Amino acid sequence: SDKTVAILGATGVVGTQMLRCLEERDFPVGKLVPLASAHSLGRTVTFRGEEVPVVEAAPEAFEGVDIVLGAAGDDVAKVLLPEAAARGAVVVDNSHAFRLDPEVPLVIPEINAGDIADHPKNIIANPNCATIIGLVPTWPLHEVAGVRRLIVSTYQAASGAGMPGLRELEREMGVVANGGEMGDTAPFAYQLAANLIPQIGGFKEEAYTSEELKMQNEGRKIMHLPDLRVNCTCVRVPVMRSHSESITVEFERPITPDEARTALAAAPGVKVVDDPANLRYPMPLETSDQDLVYVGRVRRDLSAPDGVSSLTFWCCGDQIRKGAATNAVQIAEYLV
Ligand code: 11C
Repeated sequence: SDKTVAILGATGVVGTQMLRCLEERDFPVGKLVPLASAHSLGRTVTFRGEEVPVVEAAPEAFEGVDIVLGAAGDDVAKVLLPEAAARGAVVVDNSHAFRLDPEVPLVIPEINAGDIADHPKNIIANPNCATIIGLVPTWPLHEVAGVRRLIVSTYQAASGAGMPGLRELEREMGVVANGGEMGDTAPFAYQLAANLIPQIGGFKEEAYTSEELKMQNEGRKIMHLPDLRVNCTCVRVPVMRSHSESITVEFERPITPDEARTALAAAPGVKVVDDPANLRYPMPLETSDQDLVYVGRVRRDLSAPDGVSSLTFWCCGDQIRKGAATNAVQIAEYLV
């Protein structure tokens, strides 16, 4: 039967994409409740051709709601989503707030959909975008050969910093092309256009950033591999909305590049684009605004010590869709 669905942060870049995903996937929405902070009051969101007024995000707004899709920041999520859960809603939250709580499943449906059923706090967490895009293609290789260690470098799009990130990169590209004052570069610490910024999130233990540690900590939980070794470097790049990643995987057992491509071609959520002779490989421009993670450049790791099985690949996926909104709506589909 049709559900009352609330989106917390309905006017942001992820919330807006959630609306499109609910429409595209024909999710059984009886009533939509778009929630946003007070400064968005008076605005509407478009859903199935109708303008729906934005409601202020407050605990009472969750009365009668069946499913909440959380697309707000950690601070808002921590305060408001337990209020929704206490009122009987099941929450699928895209923030970092609950991801590592042992009573909250953290789910990429292609990998651990089985974890969704047990959600004692009525909250299910959506992983970080870079985690989702890197692990969707890593998982089918794990099933063949057993993953022991990941060495990851990410190339993360401006959209990871939300609508302000997209607007800022557009503005900066205009300044780079046409001249003028660069001025304040918020939400980025430095100019991003014609540049790379090797910091996403704050610095934590051992001089790794919070974003880099998410790949390790979320990866271990999602893959049920508590000892998984992960070394990650996260870089913001002047790309609009697809994240890209270079990943070297060390395996328990032998696996050839051809075996890897065969497993990837059969895996849900993955598209293999790996034809170097014809200069075909994934790129963030062509993976934007669609739901698959594209994988290519699959090759042997020439640096692997003797007897160590290791491959390297490259993948790209839309950060706003599979990295956030689509993954959350996929989880919600398991709830109905
Ligand atoms: C980025 N991945 O690209 C971040 C944004 O934990 O959900 C999302 C942060 C998170 O900036």
